[in-house]
Amino acid sequence: ANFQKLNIPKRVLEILDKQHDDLYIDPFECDKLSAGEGLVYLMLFLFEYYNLYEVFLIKPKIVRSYFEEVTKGYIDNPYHNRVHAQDVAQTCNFLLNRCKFIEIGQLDEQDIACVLIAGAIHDYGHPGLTNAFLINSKNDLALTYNDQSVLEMFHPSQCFKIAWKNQKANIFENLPFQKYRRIRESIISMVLSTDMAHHASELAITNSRVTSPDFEPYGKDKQRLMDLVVHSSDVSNPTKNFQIYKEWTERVLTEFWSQGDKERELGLPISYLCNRYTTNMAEAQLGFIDYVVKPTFSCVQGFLPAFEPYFDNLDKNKTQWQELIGYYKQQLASIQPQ
Ligand code: 8BR
Ligand code: ZN
Ligand code: ZN
Repeated sequence: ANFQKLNIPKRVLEILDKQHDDLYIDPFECDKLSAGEGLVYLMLFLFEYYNLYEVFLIKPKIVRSYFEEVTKGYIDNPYHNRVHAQDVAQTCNFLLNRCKFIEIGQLDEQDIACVLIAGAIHDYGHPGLTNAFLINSKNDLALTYNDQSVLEMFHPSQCFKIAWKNQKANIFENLPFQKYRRIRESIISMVLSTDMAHHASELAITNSRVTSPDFEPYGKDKQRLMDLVVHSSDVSNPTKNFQIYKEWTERVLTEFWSQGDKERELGLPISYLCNRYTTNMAEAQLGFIDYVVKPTFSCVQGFLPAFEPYFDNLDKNKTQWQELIGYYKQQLASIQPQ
């Protein structure tokens, strides 16, 4: 691989060289050093690292233009922004490489490309409002997608459109038709799997597949595991260092609380976690870890045993939040609405 030709800023390239598959790479730092192009540099680096140009029969220039377009489409929300996209793509790469999903699932270059692209595009154009809000407020997106996985339908739809609408950014242009169809189906499946409405039912099925005697991570179960790799990366904040995890948490709740303010104003039901006057951030995270993140990563660990040393971070981070419950209780007591 020749990373020099990619024109990645020196300090960013140093980080990617050392930490591209490290769970603890700092996405905020990468974004700062990249003048907002962190997602572009990450994807260029990984296309070179895995030689994914050969799958698509394209030049790095096209990859750069495509992910520049993708980056531009991410809105500057507190949480659902380009840095979150980069974080999820990086975490996918941690599971692919460091946790050996590539070996265990016998992933070829096409599969690797699909997982990384799905991670990069999975929240494209996110308006900083949840599906529930879009549905309740009769938003145009909810009307378009009939209230079904509204955002998760919207994100890949837009990302395929930006390819076909910009010839110089069309990473799919040279793919043979059948290969294009398989790639498209796989990416869409992974992005749809990030809808939390599917979390419990899909996880139950995946758990039963992982423990079944005819489990085939490299065969009939591969796409299902790829789906879980993207979904688990999406909820992976609590597996990281507390400092970075806490930053993400403050951001996701800032976004939820401004949604709650809108709901109050419009007379809509205030969504779960969206009431700034009643939501204790620390308690909410304890619930999120116990009911969502632990079950998700237990399943991941079931087919990627290399994840095991990182699983302890969940309990370490729970201890940190437990120590902060009182602090957030006081905060809530001091900001009652008039
Ligand atoms: P999305 O990225 O598609 O929104 O999915 C993640 C969901 O998990 C959030 O919408 C939110 O409901 C929940 N969540 C909570 Br609670 N805390 C979170 C955190 N610290 N990081 C990410 N998601 C979180
Ligand atoms: Zn999402
Ligand atoms: Zn996301």
